Amino acid sequence: MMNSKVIKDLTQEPEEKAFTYLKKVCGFSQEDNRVYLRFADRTIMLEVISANIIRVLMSQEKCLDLSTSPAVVKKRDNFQDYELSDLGNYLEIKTDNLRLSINLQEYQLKFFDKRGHLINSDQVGKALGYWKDEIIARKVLQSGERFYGLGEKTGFLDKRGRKYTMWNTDVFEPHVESTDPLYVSVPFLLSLNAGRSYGIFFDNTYKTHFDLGFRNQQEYSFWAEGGKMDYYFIMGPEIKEVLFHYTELTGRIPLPPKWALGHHQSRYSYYPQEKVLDLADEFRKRDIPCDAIHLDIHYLNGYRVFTWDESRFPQPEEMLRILNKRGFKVVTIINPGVKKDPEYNIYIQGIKNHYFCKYLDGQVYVGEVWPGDCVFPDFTRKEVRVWWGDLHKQLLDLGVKGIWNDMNEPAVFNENSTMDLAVIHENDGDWGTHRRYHNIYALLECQASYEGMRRHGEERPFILSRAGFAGIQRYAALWTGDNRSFWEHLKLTIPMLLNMGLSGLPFVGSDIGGFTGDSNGQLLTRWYQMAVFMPFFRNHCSIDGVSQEPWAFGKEYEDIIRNYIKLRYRLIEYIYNLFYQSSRNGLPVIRPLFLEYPDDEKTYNISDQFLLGSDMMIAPICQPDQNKRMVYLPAGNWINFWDNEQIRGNSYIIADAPLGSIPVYIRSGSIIPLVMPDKYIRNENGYVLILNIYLDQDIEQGDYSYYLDDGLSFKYEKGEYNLIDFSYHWLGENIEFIIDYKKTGYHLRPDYFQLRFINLNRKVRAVEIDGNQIEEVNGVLKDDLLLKCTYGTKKVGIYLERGGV
Ligand code: MIG
Repeated sequence: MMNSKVIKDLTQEPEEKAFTYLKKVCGFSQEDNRVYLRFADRTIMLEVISANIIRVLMSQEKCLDLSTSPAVVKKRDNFQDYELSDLGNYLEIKTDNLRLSINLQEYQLKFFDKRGHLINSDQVGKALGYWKDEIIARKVLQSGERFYGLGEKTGFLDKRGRKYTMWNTDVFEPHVESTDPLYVSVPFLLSLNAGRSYGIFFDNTYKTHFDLGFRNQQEYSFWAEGGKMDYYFIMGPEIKEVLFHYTELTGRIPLPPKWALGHHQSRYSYYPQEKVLDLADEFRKRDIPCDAIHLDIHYLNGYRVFTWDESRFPQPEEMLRILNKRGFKVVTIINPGVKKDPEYNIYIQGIKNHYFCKYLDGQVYVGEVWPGDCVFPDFTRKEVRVWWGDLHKQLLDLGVKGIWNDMNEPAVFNENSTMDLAVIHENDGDWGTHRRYHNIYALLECQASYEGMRRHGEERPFILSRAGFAGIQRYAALWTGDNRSFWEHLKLTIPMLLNMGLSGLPFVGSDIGGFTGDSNGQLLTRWYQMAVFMPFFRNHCSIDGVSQEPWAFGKEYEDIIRNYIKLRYRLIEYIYNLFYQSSRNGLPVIRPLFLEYPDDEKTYNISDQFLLGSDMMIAPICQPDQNKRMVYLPAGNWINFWDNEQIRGNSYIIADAPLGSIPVYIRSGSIIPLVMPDKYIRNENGYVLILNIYLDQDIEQGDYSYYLDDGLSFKYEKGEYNLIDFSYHWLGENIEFIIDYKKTGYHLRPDYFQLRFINLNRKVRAVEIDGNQIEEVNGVLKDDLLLKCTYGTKKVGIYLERGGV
């Protein structure tokens, strides 16, 4: 492959550079929420963004440029709730949640939480430095400190002791631990130490670097080869607080269309159109749920974006009509490179209107991609984003439901794998080279697609992107690019996606079965079993690999895979609700164990288990012929999802996992909603919401808040949604189950609730639903109690006999 070269990082190590470090503060002043520190030839601005966020900005030269990258969305709202005190040799900034001490004799920042714990400290004497165009920040690395986040990185969960570069790169070679950088750059670092956490967001779009104790075990640093030293310190100390505030700064995921959480099938490439229709039929015939089919580059006419190959797809509209009727949504691939072809209308429009990236002398940049010579829209310009966004209208009008933005690092078939760094982006007046804007090219492209789809359609846009920067969660889901059909890559997916989640990107997945290379039945089965519990759920395969549709390797595997895909659909309400929560609090959909158990240091580097939300623990099988594996269960009781067996936590167990089974455990005391699996996701009346209530003798109460809307439109913004709170508590020997209809703005609702009280282990004397005793449940019960109650029920009382059965 020609696009396979990893960019050689020719930048020198910071140790080899003569950085000048800020020393004595010559004077300071205060203006609204900003404190200015003057040095001999630089100025620092400390901006109090909120009670948890302080921005640290150093001027490049004499003047301060306050602008942010497009990653930042939080409005400048002139936060006033802070105090500045002059303590002689120190200044102190105090908010409700942090205290910042500023050393005026020798510049150094120290951040304390509100209880007075030192959370983070600069290296005194070399806290901030500059040399030519480069800038660097150095901080004390505490013993026991761990690092996470940083977007899409290979390797284990904890990044301490490693170094990373942010430079969006198309990497075709196998992704191994030393492969860095990859497609997505998120210069956000999350620190955890003995349960206390903070974050640092380095808002710099140039190539940036993080050294997390690689060269020096007492120090970590981050630097950039250009732009500003501009970072946000984000105080927890609770880890969830950090993520909440980081996503307040860079935005949260909007609610996706619900179907996008279903099963996607893709391959490079399905064509002609009969084959696509046959594929769809095959899913229905084999009773395997599927919501989306992806069309890769062969649907295009000579790889020209926004066209159709008329011999392969003579009637796209008709094909899309049939597919939509059968419940399939089609996602079409789009690349940013526009074929240089004077008879191609998009090229003509772009040239006429000067929409493509140029050199300073006005010459349009040309680079080779799939169509041959290509030109590249300058997405840093609003006018270009509007033009590009409008091009999506024709696809939407035909019936396309989603857009897959590939090759948007941007990838170019040349030595550097991307555009010439001397190419200019106009950025609405703030011109800069590709060196400056490279990392946000995909972010702005996806913004264009998202806004275009929003302008020209009623439905929530679904966009899948390969590259991205901080903030990409506002527009697109991400997949991890060209992985391989390797067991190692199945395993690699877990920490990679977990860290993406901790970087504000909840909607992520890897190609199920592996992209390049030949998959096999066992690998595909194990991959599906894991991916069922991951946010983005797509099987995708390269042009030259063997087929890997769910049925590709015979009935034994197909039967297992079918069950698991159905499980995905049984869990769809639970998963959709996690996206809803993420859209409000920025927490990831899949979570490393430490996010829920931050005081348990045993969880700090667990890279082969994860939680779906807070209540489901998944322990994938990552090796061939492995039928058992070790699982760590944190404190509390856990319930085996398959047989409801109770297991005491704070323990390592050996879990059974024959090929048909993946170890899954439920946090005891929780409530998990399930539905019957359908062929595809549709919102219809008459469904049953099943609530699995995992009772625990040690847990007094539990609750679950259920959100429901049409899963497709923006009407929820106008109040068309339902919010139902379920809760139970023990009242002496009895259980009271309460249903609170907090919001009922949406007409659709479950017909009835099926309540399944698991591990009740008691005889039931009586059951009352809204005060009426029901008859059929009197008498002896086994472990579980199953009750049906209609929508509208408010209270269920369960009266138990004393003692166990
Ligand atoms: O250079 O469109 O990662 O998912 O199938 C290959 C063809 C271009 C790379 C994507 C892959 C996609 C492929 N693309």
